[in-house]
Amino acid sequence: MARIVADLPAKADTQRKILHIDADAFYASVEMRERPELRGKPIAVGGKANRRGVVATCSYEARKFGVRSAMATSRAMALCPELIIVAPRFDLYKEVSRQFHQIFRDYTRLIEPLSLDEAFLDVSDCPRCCGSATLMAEEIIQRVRKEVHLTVSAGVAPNKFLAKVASDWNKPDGIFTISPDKVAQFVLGLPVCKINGVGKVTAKTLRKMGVVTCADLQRVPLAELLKRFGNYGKRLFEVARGVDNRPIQPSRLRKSISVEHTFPQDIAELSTMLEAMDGIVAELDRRFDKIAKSYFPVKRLVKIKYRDFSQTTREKAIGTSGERWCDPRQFRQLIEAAWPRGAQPVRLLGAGLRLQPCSPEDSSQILLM
Ligand code: DCP
Ligand code: MG
Repeated sequence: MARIVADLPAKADTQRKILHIDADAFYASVEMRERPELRGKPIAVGGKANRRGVVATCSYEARKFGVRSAMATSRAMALCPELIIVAPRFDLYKEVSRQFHQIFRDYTRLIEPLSLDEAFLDVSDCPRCCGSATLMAEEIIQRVRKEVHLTVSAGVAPNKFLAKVASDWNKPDGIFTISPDKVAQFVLGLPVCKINGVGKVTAKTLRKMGVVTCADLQRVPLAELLKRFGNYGKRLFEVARGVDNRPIQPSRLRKSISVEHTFPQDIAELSTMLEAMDGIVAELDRRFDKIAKSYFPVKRLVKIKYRDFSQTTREKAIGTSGERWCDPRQFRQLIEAAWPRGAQPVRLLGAGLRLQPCSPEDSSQILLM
């Protein structure tokens, strides 16, 4: 009798234990921790309305009024007139993030930060809590509450995709586990808009195809998904079945660096935009300088947000003629080429560099945080 020997990876996907931890209303919760008089009130962390700021995040009390991240502060104030606007303090949030990571390190070294308040942990090999990932997540929630005085939500699942969906399931201050034997059933009812990367446009395309849940998505052949969505079609095919083999990447590489500026008033004249770019590019130069030993830039890019909030970007490969990375003239040219696409006054301009690590050895050493 012939024996079939499968070439399996050390740990099959269904055997991994992945946690996704995400702090609740992060910046706002930190501010409320620091300033008790703000507790229980609708607050938003961000820029002031009269300076055309945007909301970075807001307390759950403010969310009841419809206030959301990335909303113009003026609109947030219209929705919730008693909203208290608090200026962000990034150094403080970074410090809190370090405290989270200190706790995470008691469980695993395989930690992939997504932002200051969010991380994946691969706890497959952690012997704590009798090896139960759910108990580890509960313990982490308790420790953050006791040691950092904040609440976080946790998702527990056999892969990153499901762990991220799960951490959102019982948010705030919640935990949700999708055990390997429940995956097939769970994804059937999962709306496709919960899939990371499915924004408004993709959701609309899918809806037109009659796809609302992952059960619907499972019925679409791979060939059709590839035709409509390119490479992303393959990912849709897999996640619809609860499959996601992406490993935890402890050292995430920077892919780009950028600086953006929202102006107090829209700029109508192209010449004024070009002048403003010089300041933005100078700041980019300063920031890039700090990481210049580890990365080299391969492209320059600019971003324009018009009065009506539509936006455009343009990028161009950096030549080999030895020109400066942050040559203001090069960025000016990109703006001159990009601005006519919308040809309206602009509210925001940005400049950036796409990066590559200087050497392969660097790739394993450069940490985002
Ligand atoms: N953030 C931001 N701009 C955005 C979204 C978020 O500056 N458009 C910042 C502020 C948040 C932090 O990142 O506090 C974390 O983002 P989350 O999406 O996790 O949002 P919150 O932690 O604030 O809320 P939630 O309870 O939904 O996780
Ligand atoms: Mg959060």
